[in-house]
Amino acid sequence: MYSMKRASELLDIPVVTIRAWENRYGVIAPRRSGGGHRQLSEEDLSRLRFLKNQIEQNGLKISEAVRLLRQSDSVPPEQAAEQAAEQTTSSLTFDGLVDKLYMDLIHFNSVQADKTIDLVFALYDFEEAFRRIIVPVLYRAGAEWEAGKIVVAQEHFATETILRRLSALFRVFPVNPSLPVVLAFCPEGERHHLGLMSFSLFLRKRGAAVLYLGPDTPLKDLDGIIANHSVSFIAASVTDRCYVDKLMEWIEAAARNHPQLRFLLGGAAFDRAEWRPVKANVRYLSAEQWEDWHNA
Ligand code: B12
Repeated sequence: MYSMKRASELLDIPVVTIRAWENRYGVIAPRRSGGGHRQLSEEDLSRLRFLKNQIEQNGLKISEAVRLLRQSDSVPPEQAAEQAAEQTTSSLTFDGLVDKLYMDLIHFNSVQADKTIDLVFALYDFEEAFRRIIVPVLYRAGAEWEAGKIVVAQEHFATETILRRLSALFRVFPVNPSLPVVLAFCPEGERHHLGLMSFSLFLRKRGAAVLYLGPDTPLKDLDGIIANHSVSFIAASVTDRCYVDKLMEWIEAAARNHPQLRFLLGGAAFDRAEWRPVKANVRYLSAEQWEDWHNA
């Protein structure tokens, strides 16, 4: 058992802070000594250490760290990592890998998450890995965040860890200079870029040079890039339909300035046929049509 003062020294957390976390959030339940002094257990120390790490290393607010602690009370992070490490080859199914990677990520276990991603890409062709494992993990992170089951820092960590690994793939595939240069972006405001990333990696794997600008791209900056880099295709992705009108205005102006440009649009904003503005130089491709379009 540890006195308050000793726990404070060991953890480098002021006594007043430990008291505040105890009183406000009830995160520890120290026993009282005969003299009425608090006696903290190993378990109390480990819970306080967990909160401190989440705040200092992962930038969480105390309320978020407490939520994460409560959530991990059912499955402690150490146990989750152990369980994941103990998985046998029979559980390396798509669903098993989705669960494993998701747990690694929401517990900020970046070393384990990187190992799981290595395993995913070693076991499966990257398009299959992307569609059956990576997207479902990010999908789950987005959905659980929206449902309030994980905090924004967990969602960001999951998304950023995966996107960092996917971006690295851009450099792996060699560029075929005879293929057209593609400029890929989501217009200003639009942050959903997994679909765009998926299509861009599809093109990169087949040798196309893709200038990937990603989410939330200001449209006014694009003219110079198109001219300086001999861009012939624009690939744009929109999820929220509120961004479509501005994009179509920009497409009209860009087509006037660069008559050679062709436009490929995708994303949930164009899922239904009646949501797709009709223009001669604009095409909408479903994932089933990508290969046919590329081979044409
Ligand atoms: C993950 C996710 C997020 C992540 C995004 C991570 C990232 N870096 O991309 C984060 C957490 C950041 C996020 C944020 C928000 N989100 Co969100 N999010 C999702 C979620 C769960 C999954 C979306 C996804 O990635 N799908 C997987 C991809 C691969 O699918 P896809 O984009 O359709 O792409 C496919 C095709 O369309 C095509 N494609 C896509 N682009 C292109 C481009 C080209 C050229 C081609 C050829 C093909 C192509 O290829 C893909 C494969 O088939 C959905 C829920 C859902 N049911 O979809 C909500 C959802 C999209 N989000 C939504 C909302 C409202 C938001 C927020 C506004 C929430 C908030 N309150 O702040 C914010 C901010 C969004 C913004 N400003 O853009 C709403 C959108 C509603 C709408 N108006 O349309 C959804 C539908 C949730 C809901 N049920 O309300 N989100």
